Amino acid sequence: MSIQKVIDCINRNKKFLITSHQNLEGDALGSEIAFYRLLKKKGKSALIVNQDPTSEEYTFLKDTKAISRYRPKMKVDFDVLVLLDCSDKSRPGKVYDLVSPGKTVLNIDHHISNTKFGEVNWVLSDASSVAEMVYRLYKAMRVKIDLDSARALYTGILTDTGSFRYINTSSFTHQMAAELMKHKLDILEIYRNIYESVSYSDMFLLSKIFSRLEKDASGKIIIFQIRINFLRQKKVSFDLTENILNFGRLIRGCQACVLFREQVSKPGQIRVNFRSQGKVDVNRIAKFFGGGGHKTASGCTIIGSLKQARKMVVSKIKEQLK
Ligand SMILES: [Mn+2]
Repeated sequence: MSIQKVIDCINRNKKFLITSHQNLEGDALGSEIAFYRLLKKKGKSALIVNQDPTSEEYTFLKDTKAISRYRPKMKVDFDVLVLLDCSDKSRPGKVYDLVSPGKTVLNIDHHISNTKFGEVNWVLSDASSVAEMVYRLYKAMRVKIDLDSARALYTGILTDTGSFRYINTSSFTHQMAAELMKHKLDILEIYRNIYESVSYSDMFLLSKIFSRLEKDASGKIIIFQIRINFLRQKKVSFDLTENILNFGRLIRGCQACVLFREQVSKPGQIRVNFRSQGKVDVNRIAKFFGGGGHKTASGCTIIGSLKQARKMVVSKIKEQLK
């Protein structure tokens, strides 16, 4: 489906509810805010509701203050639910329960595993980020980009491309960054807010997780695990997954890096996040376990013990390394 269907959907409707996936990161929040600002500039009513809180490193984005947390039985009046950066309708968590008959679901995403669950679907699996897609919308709808929109869009591309390093970075991504920079964007400050603002106690927590670093016999699979007791008492204020996996992939010879995390809120479930250096298709692996994502970054949730999940996942990765 084309961008025109999205524009038609925006033009035809008045009230929009915007959301993104659980464990919000830069692309989720940046896209939400940029999309929210685009709708406001078009004279629409818009509201952002997320299941999870905004982690501290993103609160420098002005409109994060306008984001509401999901509450059971909350009343929200809307025509269209906009899902950004969600590969399927389970990703936003409970916010999806707000959909009732007669509402339109608008699905804007760049995950290759997207299930096209909406009435209107715009999925570009070769876009670096959803922020890049929202930028295309600004251009197509001739909406002026201001400094706050530029910061939100830049945050989305910066985080989803691993600061313009990953394979999803295209010449278009750089052109977009170049144009955003014309708004006197404070790129160093944005970078520092997101990547160089880990608190001492969070860093201490990270060091504990790193001290339990493991690899498989071949050395090609790097494994991290977080047990439920470890996190129960502690409050983590930054994107733990991203930070851990980014360190894991620094290891020479690493083909795949996996984080297993026992879920505090859902006992008996293991969240698994993957990063690949290109050879292993981690979207295929995540998909096998009911999740998805991209070829080099993905995630899934496995019901079972940590031990079972590790055994199944590692053997699946090994199949691809043969
Ligand atoms: Mn994304």
